[in-house]
Amino acid sequence: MSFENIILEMDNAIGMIYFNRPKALNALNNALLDELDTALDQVLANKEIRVLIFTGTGDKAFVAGADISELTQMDALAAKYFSRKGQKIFSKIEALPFPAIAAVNGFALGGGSEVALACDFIYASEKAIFGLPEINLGLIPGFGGTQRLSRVVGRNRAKEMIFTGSNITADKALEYGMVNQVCPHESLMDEVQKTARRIAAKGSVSLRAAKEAIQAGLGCDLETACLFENDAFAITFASPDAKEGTSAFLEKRKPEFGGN
Ligand code: CO8
Repeated sequence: MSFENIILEMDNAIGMIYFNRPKALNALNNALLDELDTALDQVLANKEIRVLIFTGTGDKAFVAGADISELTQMDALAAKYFSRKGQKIFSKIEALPFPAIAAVNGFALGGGSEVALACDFIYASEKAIFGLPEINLGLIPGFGGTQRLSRVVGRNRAKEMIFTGSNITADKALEYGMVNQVCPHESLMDEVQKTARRIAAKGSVSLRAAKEAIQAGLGCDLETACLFENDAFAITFASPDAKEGTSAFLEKRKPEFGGN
């Protein structure tokens, strides 16, 4: 399937999804969400992929939110369906069996911050702007933002951002722990690619197990969470990659992980 609202590239172990409606600052409409869902299925079907990167086309925006023109055409039921569709697709990103990185190259507002928060971590251009400004439209975040933002930056900071609808800079997002690294605008993609390549050189079984253990454990008490880790650890221990990694250490050579 060819896409009109996104671009999907898969090169060796690294997948790239570009939000591609630059004239509307890459705003998320129904068509884009449908394409994103299909693209995620295509990435999942490619067993070579170890890391997926999201970014926006154009020089201004990652994603400036849900498409406000399209929202105004919806009745309450259609809007509820649209919100649920976005929630499910963003949960699919969170549940990918390999890491997803958001390379935030500009405005990440509303649904833009929400999709970035569904990724495993965020690198931002120094020009990036984050925010959940839905309150200024008489709305609230509807793609998981009330839940993921508070889990990432803490209850009080999330409430302040969502109640005031004020945006924050990349540096403030770094201070809040929402962003892992702020990069000069021109070197954002190089920095993200560098990190992606480091991750892609690891074993796919251990990447998946680490992600699943962290994600599953976040919703539980520590003892239950440690049981998830224990199961995930046992799976990695029995994998060929564990044999290769430990043998390579003892033989003083670089490991070559086969994966899958
Ligand atoms: N939707 C549709 N079009 C948009 C959007 C958007 N979210 N953002 C920008 N655009 C369009 C503008 O209308 C404009 O189009 P045109 O050239 O045809 O007039 C073009 O993009 C360029 O935008 P601006 O001229 O406004 O550019 P500026 O540099 O002056 O401003 C801003 C950039 C600050 C990003 C500004 O465009 C803005 O405030 N955008 C809206 C941000 C926003 O409120 N986002 C939240 C949307 S709601 C949301 O995300 C809810 C998610 C959950 C939904 C649940 C389902 C019901």
